[in-house]
Amino acid sequence: MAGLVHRLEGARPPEATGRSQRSDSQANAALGAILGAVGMAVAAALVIAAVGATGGIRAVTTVAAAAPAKAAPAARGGTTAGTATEAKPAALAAAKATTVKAIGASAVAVPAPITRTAPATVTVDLQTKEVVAEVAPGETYTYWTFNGTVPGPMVRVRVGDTVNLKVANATGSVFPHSIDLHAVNGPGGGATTTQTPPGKETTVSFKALNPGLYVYHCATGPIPQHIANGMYGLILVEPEGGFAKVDHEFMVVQGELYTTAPRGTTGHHDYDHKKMLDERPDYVLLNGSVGAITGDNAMKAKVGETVRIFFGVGGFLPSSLHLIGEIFDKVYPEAGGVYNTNVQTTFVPAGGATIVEFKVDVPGTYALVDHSLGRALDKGAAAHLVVTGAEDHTIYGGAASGAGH
Ligand SMILES: [Cu+2]
Repeated sequence: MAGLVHRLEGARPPEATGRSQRSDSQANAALGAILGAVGMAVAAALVIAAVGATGGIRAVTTVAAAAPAKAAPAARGGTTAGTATEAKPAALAAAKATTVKAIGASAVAVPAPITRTAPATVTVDLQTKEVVAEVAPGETYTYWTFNGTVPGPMVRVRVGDTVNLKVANATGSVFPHSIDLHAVNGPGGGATTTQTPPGKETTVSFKALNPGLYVYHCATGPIPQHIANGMYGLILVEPEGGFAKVDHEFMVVQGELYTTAPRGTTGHHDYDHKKMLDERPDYVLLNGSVGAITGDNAMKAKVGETVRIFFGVGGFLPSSLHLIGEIFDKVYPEAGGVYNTNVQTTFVPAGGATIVEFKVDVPGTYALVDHSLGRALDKGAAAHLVVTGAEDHTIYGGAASGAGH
């Protein structure tokens, strides 16, 4: 079991010293979030995929909760200088009115396991929407989305299913959109038949031949811009017999934002194509915004329970996925058909995914991070798992709240 392994996690990395005041203050804020000291004000946006009696799947979006009070924008330190390697802050327009309260898809928005024992024909409805939301308090961005969240809704089918997937591009969209599902066997993965102008609908049909966890994304040119703006999600193709039962399943997807001003600059950020080409994101995010899976929206479990995380990389930076203070009992590398055991960190390529499983042995707050730690401590790539229950000092004698990094 994970808890039997003695672990030493270092303090903040050496490269964390000597940074500018701005990045230090942001690092501290991010670290505070990891330690559970800072609750990020992010409302739940529940994406529900309901499996009907006929086995059909409809993905729909409901905003389930109002946004809690947010930190004052001024606290983000928008007037401080950038680092030597970053561009000077551009003059940003004022933050725009948000059209969705929270952009981050809920980590618990995982469709229920499939109980069917035979393939079926299923229907999936997706809507592409361009929305304004906060990436961090006081900083807005025009996200391009599936169903108004980042990532889009998780789709769950069974191997052998025939999927009829509809892409409806919202009437308010400015751009055409489409979908390329990595679960598809066929040129373009669906993109050739789903190029959809605003206000129109298209449908692609495919048979899910290969079980696994796959990324889907928009594939309308310029494709990198559509993806960077948030157009990605996961589709799970369950193997015959499904997965072993666990107590909790979560969905986490990593991506980046490349913006016209450094993170922490109050105002409305726009997409920066050069930064995307240089692969220099301002934000590296788990589920779309800073703190999307912390505070009230953290993943939750009890001591002794088993957890499965469906994790994907929708963006362009591979992730070194690590859960601080835990060991993955099982990892399906690249979300393939075989698993490895007792893994500390697993590598997830761009446009790839993984499935990790573990049992939690000790209560406390755990941080799921990209272990390229500047991304987690400074740029946002951290999520929380809060474990409650009795302590067992034979397994761990340290403080329950320590994150280790
Ligand atoms: Cu698009």
